[in-house]
Amino acid sequence: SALLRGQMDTTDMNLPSPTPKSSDPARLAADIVDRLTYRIGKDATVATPDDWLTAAVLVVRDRVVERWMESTRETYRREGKRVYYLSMEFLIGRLMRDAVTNLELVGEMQEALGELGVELDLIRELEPDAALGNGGLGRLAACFMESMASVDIPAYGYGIRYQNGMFRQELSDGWQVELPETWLEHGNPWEFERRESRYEIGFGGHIERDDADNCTWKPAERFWAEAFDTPIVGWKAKRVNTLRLWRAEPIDPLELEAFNRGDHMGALQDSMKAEALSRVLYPADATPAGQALRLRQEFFFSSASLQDILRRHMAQFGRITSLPEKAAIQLNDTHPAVSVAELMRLLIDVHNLDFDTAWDITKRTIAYTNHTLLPEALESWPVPLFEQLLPRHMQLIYKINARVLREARATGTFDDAQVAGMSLIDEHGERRVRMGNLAFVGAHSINGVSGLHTELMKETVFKDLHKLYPLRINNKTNGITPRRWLMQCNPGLYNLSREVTGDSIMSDLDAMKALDTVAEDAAFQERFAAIKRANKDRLAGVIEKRIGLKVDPSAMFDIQIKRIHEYKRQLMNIVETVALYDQIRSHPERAWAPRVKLFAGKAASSYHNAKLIIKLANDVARVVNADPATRDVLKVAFLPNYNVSLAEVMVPAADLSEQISTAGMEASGTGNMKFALNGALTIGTLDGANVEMREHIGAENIIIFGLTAAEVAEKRANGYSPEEVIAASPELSQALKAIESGVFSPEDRNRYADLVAGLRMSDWFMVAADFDSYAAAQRDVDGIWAEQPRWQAMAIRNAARMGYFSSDRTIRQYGREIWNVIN
Ligand code: B1N
Repeated sequence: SALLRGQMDTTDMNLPSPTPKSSDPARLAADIVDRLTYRIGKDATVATPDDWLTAAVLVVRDRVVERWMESTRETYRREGKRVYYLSMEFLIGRLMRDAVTNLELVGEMQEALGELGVELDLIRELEPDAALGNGGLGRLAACFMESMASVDIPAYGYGIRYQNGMFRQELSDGWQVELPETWLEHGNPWEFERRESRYEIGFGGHIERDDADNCTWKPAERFWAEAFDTPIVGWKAKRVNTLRLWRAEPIDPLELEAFNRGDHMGALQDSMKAEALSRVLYPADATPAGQALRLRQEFFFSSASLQDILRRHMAQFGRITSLPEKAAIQLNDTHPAVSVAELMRLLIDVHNLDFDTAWDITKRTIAYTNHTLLPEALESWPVPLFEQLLPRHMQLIYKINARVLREARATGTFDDAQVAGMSLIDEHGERRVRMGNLAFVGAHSINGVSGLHTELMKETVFKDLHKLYPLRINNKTNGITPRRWLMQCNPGLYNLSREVTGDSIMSDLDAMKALDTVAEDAAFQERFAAIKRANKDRLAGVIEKRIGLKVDPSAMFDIQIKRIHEYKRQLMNIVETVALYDQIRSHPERAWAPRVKLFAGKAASSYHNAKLIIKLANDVARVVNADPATRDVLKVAFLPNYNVSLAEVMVPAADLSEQISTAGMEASGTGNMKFALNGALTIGTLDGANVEMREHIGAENIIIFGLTAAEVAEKRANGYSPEEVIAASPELSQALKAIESGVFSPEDRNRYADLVAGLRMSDWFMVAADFDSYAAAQRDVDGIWAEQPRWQAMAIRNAARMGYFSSDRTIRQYGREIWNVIN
């Protein structure tokens, strides 16, 4: 019935399929002109490149839509289980090339646009980079969306449609300046606005209890969450899934009562409050934002998503208790952890289940991925704030807590301090709700993102909860999608590889293994190197265009690109660069391996040291690049506004990948995987997924240095004196003295005094402790570079052996071991 249809997704209906659109170039060209005329209202003679892009996207989108509806219908028909990936962040980047390659229409689209006098490569550069994420966590969610479609898992991504994503970074005299990113400026032709799919989201207010003790939450503030859907195309368009992002809307756009009183601004209050909810992404990576607006955002998208999930479930299955068999909800870190309480509220207060049944369903439906152990990154909210915004959820959390602590005490194995550590409420000082513990107890699976990280999770943050529920923690080592991170960003290497591996590598990255057989082949090495060289030429062009610096593409491109964070140790890289600069000046007669040291990355707006590290990189670059004594062997550059699109140019052009975090601190890393797959050698610590990369690539093909996680922990526990270490290292002493005395900041000699003093006094991130080992490893790298055939063989073996790190493998493991949706 029409009434029922209103309850279902339009695509859930069992209607005959439309005739598929043909995709021969002539038809595509005709369709592009059609969209230009009827959707944009322009004639080919006046169309701007942006208009052509929009028209082309609309045509590609049409081809996607057919597969999309078919995928949705098929899941509906099969009564299959769906995966729901809840994430505050989806760092998608551009979608044009992704969709066109996965539809296998690259040639056809090029031809079609060519007929119209338009170059595909030119217009796709105009597509804004959808930066609805900070870094690795958000990019992982985007790779997972693509992989879930590629391995044919019915899945929805749920998040927030931020009006302003990750800020645009500019450099002003070497300092980071943040500017708002306006990715929606020219509209977003990929998305479908679903005015009919909206849910009420409440905040504050009070709880009403009836005679039967049933509770109803009466929020004081209410908003709409409105859905925007973007289709995500899998490899060869096997399946198309939905990324559903929520925008907040006022329920009362203009409060008439206030308006009529003459309070015209007051009448807009609701609108402004709604607008704030989905306005901007918090640009904090691995640091909690801490503000009330962040908690409101978290609840906003969690509640909308859960209401949508339950609505879809009830419309199809009609029985709430079958939820765990039909829905798997994955929480991407603790950002959606309030979902545990919201699902309990919906099950108890709306679907009238008793607490025990609701708790059982919640745990069997929800799973949680932890992405960091950094203590400062573990989310917790002050109890008074939580109670005021979400009073009913606070009540439920107390009830859940009582139950968990009862279970803990019943084992008789935990002392009071341990029980206090497992509590959902941190009682030290100001009482706070611990979101990590809430996610843990409300989930049947808690996974880490690399082998090392998962083991550390068991030993540190979740030690006692792991003892209480020993079957819950499991590992799912991260991965990357080979479509975007090999085929699309490095077509040269992709095509060369296929000559050896055959055509299956995009659905089976393990098949890259065949490259091992040609690693020592001189002719193959030459072609492999020529592709790298072409990628470096292209990057050299980008560098010159962006910052006006000429670099020699025959030099080693040594690249560190990621968020700027002290634990990632860009500072160690810069200090080593200074030491190298010093060495080259002292020994100009030696045969130095020519290097271009490249940096890019954003710093959280309030992270003082991270911003200072950006300035230092730029100060060092200015001095080094101007020095005729080192001009032929060393160049340093910091490229502004690092984003997915810039990564797609930098990754294929790298010779050396810097993965040098303090061991035990980088949960996984995924940039490390992108570089190795594209034939860069890694210099890195035994941290995160580097550990597993070494196992797969072979210890002889990766340059590992520095303290292990256990050694770092031991040093921190037993007192570590950086001053002694610095005194024992002439190279490090020299470099630090130069930096702190103002050699690179003559106009402000004290600029780096505090930064260096931090290294001398405490050095939490072990820069000094690892420095000599790092510098020695860099000289080993120079030695390998000098033997080009050896370097090329190692690089080829890196690309050959990265199959395990395909996100298809990761997703299949989630599908089998957590979601129970395959095999
Ligand atoms: O998640 C990535 C990992 O590869 C990285 O090692 C890890 O650092 C990253 C709060 C985070 N952990 N935590 C965050 C992001 C935003 C935020 O507001 C924390 N990001 C990571 C994928 O597993």
